[in-house]
Amino acid sequence: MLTKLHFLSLLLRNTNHFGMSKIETLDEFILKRQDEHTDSSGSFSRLLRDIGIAAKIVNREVNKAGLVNILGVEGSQNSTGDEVQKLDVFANEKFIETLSMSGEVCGIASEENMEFIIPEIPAHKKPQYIVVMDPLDGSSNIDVNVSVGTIFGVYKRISPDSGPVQKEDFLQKGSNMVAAGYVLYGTSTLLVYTTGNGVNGFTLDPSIGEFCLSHRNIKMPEAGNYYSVNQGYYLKFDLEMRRYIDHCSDLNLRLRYIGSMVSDIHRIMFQGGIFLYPNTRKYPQGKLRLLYECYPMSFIVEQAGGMALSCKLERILDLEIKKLHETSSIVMGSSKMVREMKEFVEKYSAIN
Ligand code: P6P
Repeated sequence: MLTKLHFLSLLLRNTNHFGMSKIETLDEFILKRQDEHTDSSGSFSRLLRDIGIAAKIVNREVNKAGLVNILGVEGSQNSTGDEVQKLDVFANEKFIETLSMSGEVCGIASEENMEFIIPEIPAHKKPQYIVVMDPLDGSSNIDVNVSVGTIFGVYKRISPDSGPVQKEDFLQKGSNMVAAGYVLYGTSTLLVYTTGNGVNGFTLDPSIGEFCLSHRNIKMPEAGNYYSVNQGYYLKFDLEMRRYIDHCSDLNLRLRYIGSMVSDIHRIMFQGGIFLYPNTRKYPQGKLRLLYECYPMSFIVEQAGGMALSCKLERILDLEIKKLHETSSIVMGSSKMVREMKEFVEKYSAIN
């Protein structure tokens, strides 16, 4: 039991001389936990810090989007046929530029690029990490000022580092990821990430331009009052999914869905609930991209105590991946609710 003296000393250690609780910036947090990372040379820490820098640059433009005319459809289409918004292009360019300049990354895969990118690597460097990302997820919300996000995952390369990164480096199962995170550009800007030792959240303090630890060791509630699905596709879902969605409605759960995976999952991280993007006739393999949406978000959700399965009840992180922009069906969120969904699939599905 903490003695009063011990408690007071703990409190003082965490407060500055104004009696305010000490701010821990993302950089300080990363450095303090460097020994937890797979590489204590500092390379992994610098990579994570560079992601934070890119997020701050993108955040600045997301917040100004309505003012500096970088709204509106770029006109082109990305690898999966989504209309590309100018902010998509900007975010993609900034993350690629920052990660390439870091010298810590030997390859980048992005939703916005058909093929993976091999950055120019300084002669004295042999970077071991690759980054997979959706630089601006939910971008259809940009024009209507609804929150959007960045999703990223980090792997160690598996091909010999004597040569350039290979496609096999990107086609690794999600369980091989060494880090994953998201940035939510919302009412405030949050960076949430894991390196496999729990999940922590950092809120951007614009007055000092730093991400500051605001949500330590995030744990998702085992259940919640929210379910998140595009109800408009209800009739296109398989029977077992429709039965589970009916069950959520019968329980008077609240439907919350804004078409931005980061925002919809972020709510569930704190309030509990379940997010579903099942396969449909339009998307027989599911719509969400396995490499840079499903894998990273599943890693984070599992690290926070949740679960993430495909609609065939396979663990997302164990799914094999054969193509960069491959998609998957997905159900993820509070463990008790995902397990209940599993029971519905087993009961109503033709697969049993
Ligand atoms: P729909 C955004 O385009 C996205 O990739 C995810 O962020 C989001 O959850 C989903 O697609 C929304 O798709 O078909 O419901 O508009």
